[in-house]
Amino acid sequence: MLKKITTVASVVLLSALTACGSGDGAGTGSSGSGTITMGFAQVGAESGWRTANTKSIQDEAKAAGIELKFSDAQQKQENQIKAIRSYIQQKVSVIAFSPVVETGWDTVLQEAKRANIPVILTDRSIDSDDTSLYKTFLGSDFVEEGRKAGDWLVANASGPTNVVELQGTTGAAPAIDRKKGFEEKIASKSDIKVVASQTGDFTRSGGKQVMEAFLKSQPKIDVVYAHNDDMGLGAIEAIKAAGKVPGKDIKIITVDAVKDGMQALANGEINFIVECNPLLGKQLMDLTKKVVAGEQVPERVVTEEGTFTQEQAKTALPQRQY
Ligand code: GZL
Ligand code: ZN
Repeated sequence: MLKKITTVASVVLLSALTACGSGDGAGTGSSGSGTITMGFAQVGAESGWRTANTKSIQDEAKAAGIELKFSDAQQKQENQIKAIRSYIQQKVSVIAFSPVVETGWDTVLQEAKRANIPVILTDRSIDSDDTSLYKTFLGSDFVEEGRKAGDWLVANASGPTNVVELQGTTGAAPAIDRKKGFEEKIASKSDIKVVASQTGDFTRSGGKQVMEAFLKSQPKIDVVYAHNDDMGLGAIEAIKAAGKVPGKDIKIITVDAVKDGMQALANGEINFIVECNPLLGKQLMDLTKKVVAGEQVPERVVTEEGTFTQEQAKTALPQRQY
């Protein structure tokens, strides 16, 4: 079956239709007999993005009257699987999580299915071809984010350009897809080359360590493409320690647009940021109420997000929520 790609706007329209379509519109869940309980298995606390994402989920669960059980897996898949199993034992109304990597979920999700507990994927997706294992996937289009980064470089590079890439967590959807989208776009300019690419695991320390190694091993680095702001900020520390000027001697492109990244962009140390919206909490709770009430939800909800230049960062910074 064709996967329906739905933006936020049409989800709102759809839910309006289904709500009035479902007659009493009350359904069960929070407005019905009992309170909805959600078991959420979070990736970890590896980046500014993750912190903002966690806060959004916790705040919006409270606002929606949904009882939240929350776990931090320290970026380990076995911890997420353990958390999901414990939520199944506790017979929660719904399980939601952001899969740290794309593969290895079928067994535990089949256990949730057998226990009749609906699953919602947020932020990152899984590569299982059994789409009956989850009700919907709410999150960004990471390939598109990579394309936006590549487009900017193609438009702003002149002459032979050596790129070093700081990849996200190995096997994670954002790492795989941001790499794919970026490469698709820079392929149009043969003198832009990715001369080195390695994972910094989405952390500042990871980005700094890998950038230190690149600065030693690469004779000429013109651009850093970091799959998130945190690794870009780590790279800035390494570039400065090597006596070079970030944003000038070495241009930097990152993804996320969290406050620290936007500050570095406004300061001229980063050159371009592709936004990845972490504020998924409200949409997650709305989708959860529909799923628990047995209403139809789109299989895919793509979050809205943009890009920022240095000038745009200066104006946007004051009202950034995260
Ligand atoms: C993207 C998210 C990524 C962020 C990183 O949606 O999964 O994980 O880009 C975070 O900052 O660690
Ligand atoms: Zn994939």
